[in-house]
Amino acid sequence: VKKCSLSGSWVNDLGSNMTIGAVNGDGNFEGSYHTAVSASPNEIKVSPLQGSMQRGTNQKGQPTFGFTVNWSFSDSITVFTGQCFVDNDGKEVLKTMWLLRSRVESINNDWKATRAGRNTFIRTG
Ligand code: B9F
Repeated sequence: VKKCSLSGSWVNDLGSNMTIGAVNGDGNFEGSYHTAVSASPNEIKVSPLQGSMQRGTNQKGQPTFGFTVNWSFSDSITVFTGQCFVDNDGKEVLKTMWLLRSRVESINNDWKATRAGRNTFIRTG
C-alpha cells in the first residue's frame, strides 16, 4: 500500500504554500509556510513551522501529525492537526483543522481571540 509522506511541498484550498523538510527519528520536522491570506495590513512574510508526526508501532502509512506556524509578521500563532492520507486516486492529501490565536490586549477580549477552521493540502512537489 502506498504511504503518505509529509516531506515536500504542499498547497491548500486557500492557495497557501508550505514546505516540510525531513521527518527525523523522533517524528519531529521543520518547514516554512507562506499564507495566501492574512486579514491584516501587514505584509505577508514566509513563516517558520515546527511539527511532530505520530510514529506508533505498526505504522500503517497514514500518520497523524501536528504543527505550529509562528507568524513572523504578526503577534499571532496557528496550530494545525491532521492526518496524511492516500486518497482513492492514489494522491497524497493532508486533511487538517487549525486554531489561530490572536494576541489581545486584555483578558476581557479572550473570548474573541481564537479562530478555527479546516484546510486540505495537496502535494506540489
Ligand atoms: O491573518 C493572520 C493575522 C494575524 C494577525 C493579523 C493577521 C495571520 C495569517 C493567518 C493565516 C491563516 C489561514 N491561512 C491558511 O493557509 S492560518 C489558517 C488559515 N490557513 C486577522 C487578524 C487577527 C487574526 C487574523 Fe490576524
